[in-house]
Amino acid sequence: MQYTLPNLNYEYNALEPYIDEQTMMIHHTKHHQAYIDKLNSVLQNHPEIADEPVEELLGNLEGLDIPDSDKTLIRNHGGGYLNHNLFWEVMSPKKDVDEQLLADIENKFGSLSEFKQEFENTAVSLFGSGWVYLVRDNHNNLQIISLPNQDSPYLKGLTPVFGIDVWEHAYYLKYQNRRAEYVSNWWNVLKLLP
Ligand code: MN3
Repeated sequence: MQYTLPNLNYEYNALEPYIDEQTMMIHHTKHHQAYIDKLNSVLQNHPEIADEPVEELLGNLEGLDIPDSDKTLIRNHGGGYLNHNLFWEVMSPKKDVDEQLLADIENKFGSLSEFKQEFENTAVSLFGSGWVYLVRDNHNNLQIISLPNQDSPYLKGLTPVFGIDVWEHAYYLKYQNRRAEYVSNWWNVLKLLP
C-alpha cells in the first residue's frame, strides 16, 4: 500500500480571505506530502502491516511487533497523514451543516457559541504545535481535546469529528503570531457548523 496525496475538493484560493492561497498550497503539497512520503517509507520496511488501515495501526501502536523508533515514525507520519486528510475534508468555501452534530453540540455544551468559545480557548492555550479536536468516545459522547505534534485521536481510541491544525505552518504567513485570530476565523471555513 502506497499512500498518496488526496485531491482537495476546492481550489487553493477558495478559503480566502480566512486561509490564504499560498498557505494552502504549501501546506498541502509540501507538509502533507512529506508526512505521506515518510509514512510510506516506514511501512515499506514492514510489509506485514502495510495494508492495515492507518487508524488501526495507531489504535494498536504498542501492540505492533516493530521497533520503537518505527512506532514513533508511524505515530508522527501516520498521524500527520490522517490529521490532514480530515482537515481538508471538513473545510469548504460553502457550508454543509451537519444538523445532528449541531444538535449534539448544543446538548453537550449548552449552545454553539459556548462550544466555540471552549474550542477556541483550547486552541489558543495549546503550547507549541498540535491539533485541537472535537471527538466522539466509544459511547458516542462529544469531547474537545488537544493533542501535541501530529498525534491522532485514534491513538486514544477516540474518533475525530473535526480538528484544527494549530501548527504555525497552518497560519503563520497570514496571521503571524495571531493564533487566536486564525482560530476564530476558521469557523468561516468549517463546513459542518453554521
Ligand atoms: Mn499541518
